[in-house]
Amino acid sequence: MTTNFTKKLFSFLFLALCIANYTEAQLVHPGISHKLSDLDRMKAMVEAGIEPWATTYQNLSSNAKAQYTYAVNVDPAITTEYNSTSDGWFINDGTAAYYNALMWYITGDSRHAEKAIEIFNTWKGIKRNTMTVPLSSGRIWRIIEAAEIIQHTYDGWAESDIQEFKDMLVYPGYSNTTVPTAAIASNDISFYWRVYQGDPARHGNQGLFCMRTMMAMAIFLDNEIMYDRALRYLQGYTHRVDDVAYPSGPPINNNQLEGCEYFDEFTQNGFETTITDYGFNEVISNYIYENGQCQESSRDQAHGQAGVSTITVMAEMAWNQGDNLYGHLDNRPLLGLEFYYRYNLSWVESFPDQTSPWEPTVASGEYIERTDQSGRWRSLKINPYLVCSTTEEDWHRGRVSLLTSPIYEMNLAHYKDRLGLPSEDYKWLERGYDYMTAQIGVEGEGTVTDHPGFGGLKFRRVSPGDPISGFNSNGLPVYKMNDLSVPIEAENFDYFVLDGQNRTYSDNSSANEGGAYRTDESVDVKVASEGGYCVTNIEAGEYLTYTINVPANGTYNLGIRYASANANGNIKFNLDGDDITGEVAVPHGGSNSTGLTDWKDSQVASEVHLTKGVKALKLMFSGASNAFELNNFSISLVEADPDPVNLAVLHGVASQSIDSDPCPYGGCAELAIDGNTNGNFGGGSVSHSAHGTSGSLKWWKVDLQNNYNIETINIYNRTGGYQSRLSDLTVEIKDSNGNTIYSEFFAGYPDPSWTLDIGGVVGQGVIISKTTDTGITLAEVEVFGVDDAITLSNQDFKLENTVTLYPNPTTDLLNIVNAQNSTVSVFNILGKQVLTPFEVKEQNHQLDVTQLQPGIYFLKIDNGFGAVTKKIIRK
Ligand SMILES: [Ca+2]
Ligand SMILES: [Ca+2]
Ligand SMILES: [Ca+2]
Ligand SMILES: [Ca+2]
Repeated sequence: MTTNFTKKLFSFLFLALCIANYTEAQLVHPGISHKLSDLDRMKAMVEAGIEPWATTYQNLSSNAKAQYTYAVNVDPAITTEYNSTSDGWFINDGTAAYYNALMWYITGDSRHAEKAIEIFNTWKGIKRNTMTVPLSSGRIWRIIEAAEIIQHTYDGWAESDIQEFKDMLVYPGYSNTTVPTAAIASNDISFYWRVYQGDPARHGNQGLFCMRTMMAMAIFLDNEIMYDRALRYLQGYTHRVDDVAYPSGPPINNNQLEGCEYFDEFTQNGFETTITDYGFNEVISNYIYENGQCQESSRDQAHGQAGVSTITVMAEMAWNQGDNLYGHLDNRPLLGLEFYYRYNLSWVESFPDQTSPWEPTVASGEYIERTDQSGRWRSLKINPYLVCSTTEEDWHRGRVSLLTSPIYEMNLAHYKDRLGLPSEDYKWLERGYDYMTAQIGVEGEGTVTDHPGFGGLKFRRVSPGDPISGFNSNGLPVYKMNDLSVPIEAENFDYFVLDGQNRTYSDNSSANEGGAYRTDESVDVKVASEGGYCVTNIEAGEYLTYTINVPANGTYNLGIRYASANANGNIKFNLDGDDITGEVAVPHGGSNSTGLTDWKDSQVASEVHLTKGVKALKLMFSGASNAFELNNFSISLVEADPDPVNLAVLHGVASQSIDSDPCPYGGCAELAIDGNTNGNFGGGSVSHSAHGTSGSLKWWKVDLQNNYNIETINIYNRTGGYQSRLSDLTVEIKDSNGNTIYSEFFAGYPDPSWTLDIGGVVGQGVIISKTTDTGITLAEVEVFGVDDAITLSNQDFKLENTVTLYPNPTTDLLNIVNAQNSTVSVFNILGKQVLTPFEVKEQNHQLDVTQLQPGIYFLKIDNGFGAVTKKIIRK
């Protein structure tokens, strides 16, 4: 195994002796495309509602194959054989198992896990495979992803069923010494023996699919020899001495066939056996040439994309196992992506450095004329069509479906966010991402079997490294999100497969000066005098990164467990790039630590407000070097913010514009705050104001009886007809003093609902009005905010009556009068602060409003005793 994981057997020798009968995993689990920490990140980001995770998850969760009600294709006549009837069933069921496995982990709803198990059990009896082209068996990898996730995160899959499913994948049995040639010849095999040699006779994408199934299967089976078989072949290495050989060569070819202007074609007549482990088109350097050109680029663009993408899918699996396939031959996979997207994107868009479509040619030196490793094709020219077609429908170059394929997130997460390469290196990949985002929003599902899909959920990262809780007895990192319920050990800083310097940490000396624990990394770790490990040799300018999940919006106390030599060292907590503590001196003497064996707890900061979600925490060190050692640190919840509730239901009194009848058509105003969003007017839960005439004001209002901090307003329209009557609405919020705190006009109508993110303004009444024809009908209006009434002080009232703003509207200057000794904050209509708050000293302060875009703003004037908010209009 060419893994970068250093076996840390020494540290664990004692432990290993105690559990000698237990066989430790050879590979990381779960560890195909998603480690446990990756699944943890998905779940936490979805729960926190953070983009793009939230929207991508919405797309996944609404997919038919992600439902626990998915109907499995059960037919005993064909679930034991992989053939031209069952392959589509099996692959679709496999995708459903994969999506349900993700849904299980994210939602915790075991019905999703049980659905995946139903699928595994349906197909665990496959004993024949008549799909003789290896490619077909290369397309089943998603069910293996599902099996890996379920096996390692859910305890309801029976051991005997797991074993049967594993046995099925390698039927009639795995061997690293003997090939079951008779069984292969009679098709009495399942998948491993269909993919184990790749496909030496065809274009590279087909054998690459085989390698993908092999690598996923190897990880699920915890089979290091099988894993290395795929990993070594892709890199062009010879087979392991304890494994069967790779296909021999060279191919025997003659008889030039017709071909076309893009490629020459030859017949194939078997293979010589003169060169063992010959290396066919699956080998990365045989598939992506030194200029980035794909072996299949003279065939068509779709297949080349699939092949390059498949290489990167395996690169992600390998990375999760500690191997740097992404970096093979100086990031060759990225070079392949760049070539592909430059050629295809420049067809549909113009860029400053590529204003016309890029045409790489042999003559220009940008295209390579080369015979592929199967000997069947010789590339002559890059092909914008499908094979030798010249019809319009076979034009592939720059197709939207190709440019929106879900390849971007995973590769940008690696090359951009993990490695931090110069942006020039992934320029075309990022341009492709921008193109896709403009077309479809977040990354979608794409071709069902060939891409991982939904990358904004699965692969988007917050930090270069991955959180770990330690290492197992084989020295493999134990990936797990830092969840803040217990202290985080300083020595368990984020893991990075390559050198973590300037990625997950910065350490001034390349050796681990403490000599313990993570001995192949630069951070200085030693055995702490109180037990466990601590970080030592802490110097100014060094830092350590930990990926953490903040579980709730709320206040937290930040503390460290440390021992100090003197009082001259400082620590700072930085979260997602924001300094949240400032530099804090680590205390020494008195009741604090008095020496490097005197371990104490110290609070670094108290009641720091944090928002929930997965974040990168950096501990940064300054001051004197070697002033203290750090054992662990804690971020403890003091008090979670109260959850917003629907204030309209709890406290609201509704009214509306009426004539003589308070409930026109039976639609009393309070029906829009009865807690029922059913929009069917006949259901008796929809309000209806008087119609009035076109141009007259119609309104509906809820009075919350007190001032509250309003976060969001959801407006539900009626359904089943007349929806367009609720058009062109003005939504206003007024406080108890009658001030309009928020006002915005919305064209169009909710279909069926709108969510207005108010962002926390203090108000008592919400008014919805319009002047278009017909009355206002509302299925429901939800006003979400914290259930904590806010009394506007008398001072507010004084300020309200004394502070004057003029001219209003204004184009350049605004006079703020009688607001001396106040702090003024300026918010836009969405409640976002648009200027740095400033102090007003004089009685008449002049504000230059040319720094604001034209629009409506609110000035909050706070004199320390009370505050008032006033609206201005910048013309
Ligand atoms: Ca060091
Ligand atoms: Ca150090
Ligand atoms: Ca520790
Ligand atoms: Ca209602």
